[in-house]
Amino acid sequence: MATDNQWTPPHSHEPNPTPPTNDPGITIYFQGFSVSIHPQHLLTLTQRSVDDCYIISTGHGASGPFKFGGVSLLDIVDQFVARPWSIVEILSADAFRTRISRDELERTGARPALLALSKDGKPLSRDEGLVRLIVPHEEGTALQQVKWISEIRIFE
Ligand SMILES: Nc1nc2c(c(=O)[nH]1)N[C@H]1C(S)=C(S)[C@@H](COP(=O)(O)O)O[C@H]1N2
Ligand SMILES: [Mo]
Repeated sequence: MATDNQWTPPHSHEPNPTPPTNDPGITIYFQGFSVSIHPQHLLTLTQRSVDDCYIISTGHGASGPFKFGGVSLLDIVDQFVARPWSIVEILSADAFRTRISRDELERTGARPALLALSKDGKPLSRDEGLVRLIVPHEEGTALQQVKWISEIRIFE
């Protein structure tokens, strides 16, 4: 499936191996509103899982398959924003970033993009990226598999 990842940084840097901060909190922004959430809160929401996920690094080969568990990104945004929206941006504390359209998320069906909290049934550690964006249909470069999410920005 094609991804709307033109906004994502080009694949020119080495992936950052260490978390930039210890704080796994995420702030969600839409227009003038914001709310901060914690992984503990995400665990109280409906959990989804997607197996056969690979992290494909052009420089270092692929890792996987992994089974990631967590909350659907589409569910989270729809819960926060009652109005129509079209784009969601995911930014990390180390200034990595990607963006995905609502249309693309709606097409993912049984393999939804996740705010991942677990890998192979074990809680994701901060070093592993907690909370990590997993986009199962992005199988080319891992550029959308954003570790250490710090902000989610939603646009109409
Ligand atoms: N926050 C953040 N996420 C990131 C990166 C990064 O540098 N920072 N690198 C990306 C790239 S280029 C790759 S290949 C994978 C590496 O994932 P891994 O550390 O689980 O192997 O993470 C992706 N997500
Ligand atoms: Mo990469």
